[in-house]
Amino acid sequence: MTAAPPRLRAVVLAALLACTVLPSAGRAAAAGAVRRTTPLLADWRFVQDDALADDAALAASGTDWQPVALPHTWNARDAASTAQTGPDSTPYKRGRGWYRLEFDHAGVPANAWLQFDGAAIVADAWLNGRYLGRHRGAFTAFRFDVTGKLAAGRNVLLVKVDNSAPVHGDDPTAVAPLGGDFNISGGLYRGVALIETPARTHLALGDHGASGVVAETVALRPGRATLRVRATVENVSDAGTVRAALIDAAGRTVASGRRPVRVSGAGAARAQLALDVARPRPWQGTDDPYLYRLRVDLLDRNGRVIDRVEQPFGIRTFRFDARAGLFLNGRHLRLHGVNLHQDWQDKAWAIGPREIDASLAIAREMGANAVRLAHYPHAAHAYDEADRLGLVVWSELPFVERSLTPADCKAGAAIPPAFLDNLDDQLREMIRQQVNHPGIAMWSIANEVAMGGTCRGTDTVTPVLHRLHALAKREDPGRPTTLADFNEDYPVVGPMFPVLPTGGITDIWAVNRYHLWYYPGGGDAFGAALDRFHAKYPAQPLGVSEYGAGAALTQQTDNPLGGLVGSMDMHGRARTVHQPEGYANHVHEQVYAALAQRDYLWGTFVWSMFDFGSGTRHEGDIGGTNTKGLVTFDRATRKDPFYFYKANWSDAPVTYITGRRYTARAYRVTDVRVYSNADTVRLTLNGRDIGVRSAAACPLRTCVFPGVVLAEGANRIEARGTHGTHTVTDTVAWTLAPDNARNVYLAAGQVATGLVSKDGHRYGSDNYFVGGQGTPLELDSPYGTRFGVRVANVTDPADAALWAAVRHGTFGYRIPLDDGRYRVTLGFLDPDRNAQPGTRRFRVDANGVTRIDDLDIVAAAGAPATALVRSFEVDVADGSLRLDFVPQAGEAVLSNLVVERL
Ligand code: GCB
Repeated sequence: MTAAPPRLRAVVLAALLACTVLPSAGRAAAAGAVRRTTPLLADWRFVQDDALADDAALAASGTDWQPVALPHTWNARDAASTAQTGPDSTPYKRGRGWYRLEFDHAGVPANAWLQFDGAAIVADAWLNGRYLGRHRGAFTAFRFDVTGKLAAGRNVLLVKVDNSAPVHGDDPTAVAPLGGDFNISGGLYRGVALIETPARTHLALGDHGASGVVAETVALRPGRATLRVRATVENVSDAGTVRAALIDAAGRTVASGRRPVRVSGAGAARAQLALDVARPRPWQGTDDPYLYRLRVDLLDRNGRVIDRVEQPFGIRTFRFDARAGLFLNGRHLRLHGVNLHQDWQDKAWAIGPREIDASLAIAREMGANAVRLAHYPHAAHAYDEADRLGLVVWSELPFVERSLTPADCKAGAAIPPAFLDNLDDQLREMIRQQVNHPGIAMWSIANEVAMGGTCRGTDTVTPVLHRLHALAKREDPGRPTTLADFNEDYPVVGPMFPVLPTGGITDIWAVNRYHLWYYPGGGDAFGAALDRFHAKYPAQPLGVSEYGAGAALTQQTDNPLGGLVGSMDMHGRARTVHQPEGYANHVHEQVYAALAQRDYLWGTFVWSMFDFGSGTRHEGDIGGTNTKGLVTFDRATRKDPFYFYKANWSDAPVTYITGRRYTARAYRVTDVRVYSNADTVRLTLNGRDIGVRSAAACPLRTCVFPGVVLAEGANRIEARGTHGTHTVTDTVAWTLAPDNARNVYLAAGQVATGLVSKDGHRYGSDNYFVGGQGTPLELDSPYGTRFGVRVANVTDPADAALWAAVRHGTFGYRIPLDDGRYRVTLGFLDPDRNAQPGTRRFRVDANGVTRIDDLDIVAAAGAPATALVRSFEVDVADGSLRLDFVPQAGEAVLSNLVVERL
């Protein structure tokens, strides 16, 4: 897209500031400027009205409509608020909005275009009552030629925008994407501008919203680079010249050239020229994101400049190698990437450069050198800013999840041709609008389309992927295509998501895999899968486009392995709403360890940099939100795993104690984890030395201090990282109540800590266990319950929560305690609704001595799901209580455990 030169921008800004009453395109005009771009952002009138007919809207004065400024969406609150309460909440408003702007223009321009930077999803526009046209697609810019329609004096611009959810492929809004785990904000959520040039002949404005200039590095050798610049000129009625100049950061022209444009009637003509650059300074990612400016002028036969496009330009080459990864200008570069959606809490999609800059700055702070701008084209400014920061960009077509609507699939319909055309259009627009960005390394043609990839047994996706790949190669032969796969080779995902291989179609490939979250197995399973893909497609460079875990700031854990975590499993079944922050740490540590070892990967992208709006979700501690962000939706809080990556990726000194939000501790003895890239990390507790770790003892910058014994009352834990001559300290303040300093209260099978019983005891999550499995029995998820067992004879809700999960199997506990005498109280219930006396029997040993033998819970309690309590006293002599639950028939099972000092 065309950026106004800085001088012009200043003039336009000054004009805008001057015109608070009525925007005046005429007043924004700078005398002698070649191309004038006047933002039309203020003084719009808006109404949300699904029933308003076009004629009535055209006749309306809009005076009773709401005054708004762009960017604007009608979903700023309902689709982007964490107060959404999930499936039961009112879904965010999808429908039609009308925008009306009156503005003055001085004189009748020779050439005028209206540019829309983005309108979601379908937009129709009228100027002074004359229909300009329709654009289908929420994410790309588009323009209408208003030459001859723009009046001298008062003008009225009317825009209808529709973000209805399509039911059928021939609905007006049946444009990509047809699915996706994100909200589609409606409205004019980016800018609108009027572009004018002094002659009817101009650098192309009518080519899919593109700038009319395509520039690329065709050769980069030491000391020399060759660029190819192609300009498209529209309405060529006379001889002219295209002149291109490459200008360095100091303002010096370092290469230039010119080419005549041939007369071609009213159509478009092209001029191509080469620029040779001596001693080029390449764009070297975040190491040196050096940008030139490329200025392309259009001159008339008298040598007068009649149009100008000026853009930042980076000289660079990318090369992907299936075995060795990515090379930028011949230098190996492993992409440390993050995924980003374009929304922001309480603003949804109506964001501007300030929000974009803030988001990308946080990614850079963490040390990311790449961003996947998911799952659609973002605002032009995002690509500009990424170039400026040196971020490598994965740019993506919004072909997400499905190729036809579920209703059409049910009816047995084939993909509507209009939908395929729309995919083509959006791909062309994306590539032509973004083509000159040095940061963009790949065009992604799809995300997880295998999810809705078969309709009534027919593969509706693979042919479309081939088609889009071919189109992308025609549009931009030099850039690789990619896609984000979801389930190749994962039969475990079952009938809900039939397996559709997507490897081997695009130039490079990447996979979304959520091990330890939706997918079975941890880092090892993920690593093994990657190795299989690498072997199966040896010529296709492989990356990881998504992995991650949800994290709720108010949910904490004593042991991430204590029980189930997550939202839904791969069979669509609810698991739990618990998403302790410490579990996310565990996922990132485990999974990243597997990724970091694999040198053939060209890059990996965390899902995701920020929490984002997804109206169908309710998980963790908030509604309407996908909680997998490393930073919260409002960008205010960096979650623990943010610092794991910062310690691994950034050059800035990092020493960070995890679990800082878990302040009221349940257990006296705990491991302390510190993310640090220091040479050494020293830990102290209330000023007392706990120990020192050298960097070598901290794999993946994770230093663990096991078994730290907290004091009763206040605990000030300090980690001091020595980074060369520099010291970084981090402190956390944890408290341990006297009750918890003396006793152990443990909720078996629970992963989230902090349940408080009716009589005020604070229970920790399952911890100190060996073996067995933690499983929730009754889920407080609005999606429903999995086991549906409710404890029969405990009525107080606080106490009932202590019976909502079990540890089961063959298992034990190794509980660190001071020597002395204790009472052990064990809570049992049989979670099997159909259990009969005799089906489950087990014994409990304490320090090797059997204390409960042949326990038959159903027989003793009288029914399944009925609480049964047993206790005994025990002496601890060697700093540890050993409890073993040994099956005699079926599995042993435990609901809660209390150890009280006598
Ligand atoms: C995915 C999707 C992404 C979702 C994410 C999740 O694989 O590509 O759009 O948001 O998983 O969090 O489930």
